[in-house]
Amino acid sequence: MDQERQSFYITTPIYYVNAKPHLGTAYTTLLTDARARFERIDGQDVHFLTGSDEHGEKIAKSAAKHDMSPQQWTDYMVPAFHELWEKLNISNDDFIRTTEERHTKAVQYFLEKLKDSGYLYKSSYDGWYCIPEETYFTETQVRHHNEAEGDAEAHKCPDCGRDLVRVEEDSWFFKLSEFQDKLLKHYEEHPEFIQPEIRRNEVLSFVRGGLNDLSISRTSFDWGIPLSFDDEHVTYVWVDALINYLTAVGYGNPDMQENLHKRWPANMHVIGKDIIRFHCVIWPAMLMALDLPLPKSVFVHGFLLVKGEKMSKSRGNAIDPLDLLNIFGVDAYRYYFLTDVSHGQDGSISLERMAQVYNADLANSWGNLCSRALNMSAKYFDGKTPQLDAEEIAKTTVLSSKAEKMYEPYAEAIRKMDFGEAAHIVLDLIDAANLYIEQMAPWSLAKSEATQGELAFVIYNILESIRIAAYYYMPFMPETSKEVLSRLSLEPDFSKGLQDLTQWGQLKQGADVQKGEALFPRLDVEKIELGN
Ligand code: ME8
Repeated sequence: MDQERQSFYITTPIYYVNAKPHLGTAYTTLLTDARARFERIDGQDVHFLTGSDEHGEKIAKSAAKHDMSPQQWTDYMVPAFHELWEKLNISNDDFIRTTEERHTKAVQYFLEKLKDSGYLYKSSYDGWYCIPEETYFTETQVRHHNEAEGDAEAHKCPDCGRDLVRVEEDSWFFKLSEFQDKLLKHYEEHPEFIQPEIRRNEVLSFVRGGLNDLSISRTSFDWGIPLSFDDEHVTYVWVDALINYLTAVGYGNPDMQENLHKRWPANMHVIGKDIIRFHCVIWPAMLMALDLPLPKSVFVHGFLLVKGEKMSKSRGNAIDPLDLLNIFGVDAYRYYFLTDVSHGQDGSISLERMAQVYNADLANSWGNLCSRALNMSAKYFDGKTPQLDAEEIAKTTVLSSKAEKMYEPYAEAIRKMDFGEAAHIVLDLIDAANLYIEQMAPWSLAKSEATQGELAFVIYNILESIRIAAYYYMPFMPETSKEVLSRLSLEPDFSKGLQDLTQWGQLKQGADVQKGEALFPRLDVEKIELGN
């Protein structure tokens, strides 16, 4: 297995630190974590990156509002991200901050190369800018949007609806307009580059409409990375931010060339639908300009909605992830968001639904199966797992034949980032095991000496199904899976790959069984309240 380990480099967006992390940023990070965890247990050499986006006008303004320097402000905000990622059991290998020296160096190096390539020119920008989105808009884009909204005189952001500002300043431009054909060709030749399909179509039609050159430097404020060849200019925050994916694996650092070669191109950038143009148009064009390989894929998810509406403080529907973690615990939080939000689409979330999923899938199905099986094993086999001979283990049952068919569809669903589908496959085994208990009625078999062999067979099959489900649930609920395996005296062994780990017949025999506490005690939906 070890020789086949391949690099799997996966990233989240780097989040703006002008506000605390919220359900949305947590969702992207969770999706990325679950994929990283799957690849790790499947034997790949994973590098998982997240981080913080700390430059730009928006951060400078929110720092000023708090009477702090931008650096003080970002230093103050970043720990909230570390704290939430720790509580959500996020397994990132690195956390990049764009104010770090390694990043300044990489950005300056990248832009020098871009200038040498002939794709930069100096001019001046005169147009509209959305500070909250850190995005430029042309006169025509703004007019079309505001006419469509019924107020031709207005200057609202076509993306977020907030007021735009007029920007007139000297700027360096990137010749993005020259990349239209090359980009279209790439999308054509690599249909997997933008996932899912609906987002790919969105990008295709945007690029077919033509591309404008992009202003990549600002001169009207200074909170950014200075251009090494023109120090009146700081780098446009989006250009600075995108380069983080290269910085973190050693771009521009002579001591890290081997690592860069091993890790780049990234296997997947995971992002929300709001930043698709930056990742699927601007970023690949920047890389093409320097003849660098493009990331293999960008997975774009939809937005979380609360009761059908966008979450926001002003609507009063913002839910603090920490409150949910307090009520449900980390694994149930992870399970709900990974499985109940439709794949790639906007998804409505609610406390009621979260409690419903918790009770149905975790308390009644998975938790219940574990506690029944562990209790019976402890009770009927003197605190041990039953012992069977090889011939009996190899006998086909409804459970073993289900378990043997799980890996392919499960892995395929996860590679598509469809965690709902993957979890459904695991739940199917769990439901079958619960049904098997009812049908086999081990409590009746236990009553007679003559059926002891059959009892051992039945309990073995149930425990083996639990062992296998625990491995498959690991990307979703790592702590619970570890706990379940340890109650069966098993230590997760990641050197073999998931398919080998989940082959039928590897339960440790005659090993100690711990009954333990209920994994997911039932919640009384009526009594759940948010902390604020
Ligand atoms: O855009 N539902 O940072 P950001 C789901 N710094 N996901 C959501 C969401 C919601 N309601 N709201 C936000 C930036 N997100 C840049 C990125 S990358 C080189 C630079 C998630 O803090 C989603 O992943 O505004 C979205 O793309 C991201 O947060 C935006 O985070």
